[in-house]
Amino acid sequence: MPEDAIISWELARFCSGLSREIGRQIGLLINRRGLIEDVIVGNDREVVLPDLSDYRLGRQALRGIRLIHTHLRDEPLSQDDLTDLALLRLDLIAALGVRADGQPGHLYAANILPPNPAGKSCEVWSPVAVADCQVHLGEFLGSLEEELSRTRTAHLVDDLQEQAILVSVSRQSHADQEESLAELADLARSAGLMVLDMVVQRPQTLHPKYLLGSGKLKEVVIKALQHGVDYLVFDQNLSPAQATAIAAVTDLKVIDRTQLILDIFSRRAHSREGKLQVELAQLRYLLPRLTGRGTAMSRLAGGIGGRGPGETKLEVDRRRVRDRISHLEKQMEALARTRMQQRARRLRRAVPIISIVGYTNAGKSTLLNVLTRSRVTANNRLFETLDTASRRLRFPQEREAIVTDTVGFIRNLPAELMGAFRATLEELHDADLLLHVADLGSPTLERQVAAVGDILRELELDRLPRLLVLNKADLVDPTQATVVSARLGGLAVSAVRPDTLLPLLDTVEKQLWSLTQAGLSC
Ligand SMILES: Nc1nc2c(ncn2[C@@H]2O[C@H](COP(=O)(O)OP(=O)(O)OP(=O)(O)O)[C@@H](O)[C@H]2O)c(=O)[nH]1
Ligand SMILES: [Mg+2]
Repeated sequence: MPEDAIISWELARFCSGLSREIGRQIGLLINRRGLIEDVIVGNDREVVLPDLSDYRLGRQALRGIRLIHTHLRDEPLSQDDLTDLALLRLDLIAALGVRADGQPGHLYAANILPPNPAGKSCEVWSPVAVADCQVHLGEFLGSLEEELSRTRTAHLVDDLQEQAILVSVSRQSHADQEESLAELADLARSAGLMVLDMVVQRPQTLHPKYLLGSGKLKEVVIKALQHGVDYLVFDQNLSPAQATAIAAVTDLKVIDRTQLILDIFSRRAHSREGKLQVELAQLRYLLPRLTGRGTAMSRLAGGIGGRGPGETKLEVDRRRVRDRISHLEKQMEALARTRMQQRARRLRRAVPIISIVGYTNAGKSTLLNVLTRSRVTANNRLFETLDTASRRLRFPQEREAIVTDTVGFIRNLPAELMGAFRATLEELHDADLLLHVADLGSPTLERQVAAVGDILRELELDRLPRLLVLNKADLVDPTQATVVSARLGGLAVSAVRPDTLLPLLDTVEKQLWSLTQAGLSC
């Protein structure tokens, strides 16, 4: 028998004899050097594997350890064995059949397969007598690992770009679920993730532990591992208990919708205030999730690309997080005071204020730029703008107004963000007119308009005069633009065609000067 056999004859004989004697399965975790890392004693049907997080996978295709365990009735690998093989990325899994006389029977082995058209996750070997098992394991694993890495990198468009599988588990209508998932895909791309696949489940009842059924979860994780995916992104928000339970099943990074949005915000925050607000929101989200095991939690704590909130990336503990939250809250209070003074000064000047609000990516910054001939960053990514920018807009007859751009809204805006951005959003109360910009070209225009309406109501901004501006009219046909704007009571414009803005400017001027005159006189 070769030196690097799956298991030596002597060891096989010892394990099967002992297994028969105690009537329990015995499992061995063996590393690439052939050393036994762990011995597990199970019951007569299964062995329960210990936490393998010490054997980190990293970017490796295989974990570097194999599991050999006895089967008391000389029978093949079970479905659970094969799931463990794929989930844990074991080098190999083998069942050692034990004969009635305690001698080793057959060896049933299986290994992981690279992605293949048949969608098979593993290869089950034909059973052989232990004594006849002729395999040079070192060589075999070397070439398997090479093949696995090759097929993995073939999927990477850009080696630096991390990949994600999106998961949606919901009992909403089919259309709502698809729509929300499409938005999640945009969010994922805005966070720099490459979306490799989307998994949709519509169960009769939601699985309380993992949100989706455990079988389906394992299937998704196996697929992710097979394709070298780094992230599972859930469209639904996971409760702290669900996040911990899922993190216990897999080494993959698991994030939900809120975390994804928080991550995008943390990428886009530039100003001191913006950074403070995002870190505060991230920590508030993290705090109730800091109850589980160290490793699982540190993975949840890290943002995409390992960027977590501030310095508290690893081994975050609740006390440190709480201290940091109160420190940030104090800083925010100081900033809020400065803001109040600035607001007071601006109000004294009595220049009317127009605030642009609307769904993310509707074209708010682009509109501000064309209206005021400025250069605020506009980009086809969600949540491009986080910091408010104010610019001067000149009308004929020496009239002036200040136009402010704001952070975009999204449906189900995380409560943590609403809280953290309250100071920024507070400023909207000073507006004399809200320009609600919506994207006419979006298939979900009406829902976006409604979502913005809800958020404005929640912020008690619905008492302010508001004008609905249906932007990107150039993307739809003119009749549709007319019909939709009549139905929603909006003004169709295109920020990329300045001539379409004249009616808007006219309406704004009329509204402002009649309204502010009334406002100023009282
Ligand atoms: N075709 C067309 N594209 C537009 C128009 N207005 C804006 N865009 C594009 O839409 C994308 C989003 O524009 P932004 O101005 O960044 O949108 P925003 O509302 O400020 O987005 P956030 O700051 O992310 O909330 C950019 O790629 C713009 O070039 C328009 O009238 N027509
Ligand atoms: Mg913007």
